[in-house]
Amino acid sequence: MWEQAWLEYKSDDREALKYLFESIYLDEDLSKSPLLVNAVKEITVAAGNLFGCIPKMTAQSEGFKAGLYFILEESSNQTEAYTICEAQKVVYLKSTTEKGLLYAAFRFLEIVRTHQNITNLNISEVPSLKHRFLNHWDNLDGSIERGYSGDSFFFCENKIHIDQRTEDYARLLASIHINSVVINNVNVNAEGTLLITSKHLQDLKKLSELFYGYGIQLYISLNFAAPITLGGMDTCDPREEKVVQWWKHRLSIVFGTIPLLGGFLVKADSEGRPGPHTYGRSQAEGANMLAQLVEPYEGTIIWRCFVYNCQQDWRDEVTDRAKAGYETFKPLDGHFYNNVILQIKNGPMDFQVREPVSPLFGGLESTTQYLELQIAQEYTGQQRHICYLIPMWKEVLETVVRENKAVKEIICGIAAVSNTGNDENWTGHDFAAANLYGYGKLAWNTELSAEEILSNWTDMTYSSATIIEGTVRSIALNSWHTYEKYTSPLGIGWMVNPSHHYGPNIDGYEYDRWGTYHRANWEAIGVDRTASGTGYTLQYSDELQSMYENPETCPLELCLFFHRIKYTQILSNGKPLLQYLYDLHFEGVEEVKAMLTKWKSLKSEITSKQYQRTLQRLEIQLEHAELWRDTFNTYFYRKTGIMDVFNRKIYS
Ligand code: GCV
Repeated sequence: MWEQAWLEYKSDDREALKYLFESIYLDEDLSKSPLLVNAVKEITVAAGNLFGCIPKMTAQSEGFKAGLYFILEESSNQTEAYTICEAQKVVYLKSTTEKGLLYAAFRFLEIVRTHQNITNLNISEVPSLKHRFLNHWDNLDGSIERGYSGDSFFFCENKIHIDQRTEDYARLLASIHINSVVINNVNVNAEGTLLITSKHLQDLKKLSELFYGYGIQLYISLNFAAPITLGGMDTCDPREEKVVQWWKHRLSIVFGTIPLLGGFLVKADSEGRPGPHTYGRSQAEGANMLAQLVEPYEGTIIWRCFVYNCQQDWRDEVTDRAKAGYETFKPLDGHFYNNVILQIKNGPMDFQVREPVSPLFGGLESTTQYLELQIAQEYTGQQRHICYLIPMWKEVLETVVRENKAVKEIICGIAAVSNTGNDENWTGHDFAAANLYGYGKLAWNTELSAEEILSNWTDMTYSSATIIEGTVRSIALNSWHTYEKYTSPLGIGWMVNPSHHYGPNIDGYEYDRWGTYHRANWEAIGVDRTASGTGYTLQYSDELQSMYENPETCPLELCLFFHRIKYTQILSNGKPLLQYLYDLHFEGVEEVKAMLTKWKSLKSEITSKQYQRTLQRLEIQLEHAELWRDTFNTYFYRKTGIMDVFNRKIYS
């Protein structure tokens, strides 16, 4: 069995609100829409669990009485926007689309469950971003790349699985207004390639219809080499006519069977994946070939910008992986067809605990872009550590990259690698659900604060009791900084074990082919990415460039990303570099100890199951934070011979 994450409707003793759940007013025509059927179903389940009542369905023509009233407004401007207002015991849920009404229903339930005032309520919601995606890295055999919460609930033994859990997943997404999902891994293996064949199309059609009822559009990751793998050809060159014809035929079958399909996500020429570069073609030639073929079906090609040389010789100090995305895609700005969207990871490397914003966001001026985030905690504690990521994502969205424009104003959509699996609680760590919930909320409204999101999640997951809210806030809100402190702070990144990416290994990625070097020696650490170094800073706008270029103005938390610094050098905070690194590691561990103590204070306030589950993970977090601290500090103490001025224990 599985739980319902933040959609667990616990009984509510506010009798005064019950009347709202006793009647639902819905036009007869509207009541047939799958989206409204689901909206009513949700309210009915909530009514039963919260207030022990069953709503009576009434057609609108019967007149106004207390209850919930769905209104589909007429307008040529069909959007997902909605309003919710209350007057004289009637709550009106209004939108110009059925999807907007579904969202309004979920939002209304959230308002009730987070104890907001209903009387004279009047809210209007408009999405900040039109496209809000979840990307799953699920494989057809049921495994999940970078999955930390069990196996896939979409796939098992090379088959698509659709059951009540699929529907509960769709409910969770609708409740946070996520409107698009890519269900399979961007690393499309042999079985994944078969998704576009008759073996899976009927199941995909079924899934697309289930998703449609929750306002979600289905997307699939595509193997660029499918003409070879499936078509038996000797090439997948996008300029070869036989390749184009093969795709044309295949895509006509795919869209013919699944008319609700939104399109495809493609990882090409990246980490061993095939792509147009093999044939001397550009990324634009590859993307446009597919885009023109999906255009008649109103399909979209989402093309990832995660292209870099993963065969670097570590002795090569000129090549800088951070520069690769911009170098590949900036010259192609304006060359992509209208239905191609470039999907860009938040930083230039790969979802590290701290990176600057990718220079592509300011750099691309004539290309449609999505921001790609990672909810799965690959480098941020793998759902064993609490690491509330909303503050990080807010920083990314707020970064001004060009002519007073922030990332959030440049992108037209957002995608994030999901952290879900078939674990009972969906996300492994209960607190990881706050990242999934928060991602959806932020994608819908980029102005929401990390505090507000956390508080609503806490309310729905645990309770609104002040002690719980306050404690969860003090544990989670700063947890990203805490994690950063005891792992690899100041923008160094990467000090993890190769392949599974967990646990401290200071040189784990140092003498390897991945372009991920801290280059620590006895005297200094960091990569000089300034104009006189690798030149990476030159990819930014003048403002960002001059800020990063100068060690005095470069944000301290990124100083080792942009600069090579001697351990004895005094930083802008007045501390010598290595002493500051020691301090951060000691501080980080103390903060985890405090998190654990705070959690223990909630023992009698929440269910024993919830209490124990997080307790066990926090105990692991503390143990591993200590290991990180000691591994890091020992390594640098040995390398430099520099003592900690406070004489704390550093193993030698
Ligand atoms: C899906 C990183 C991860 C890979 C992932 C890749 C990507 O390298 O470690 O597992 O592959 O990013 O985003 O494509």
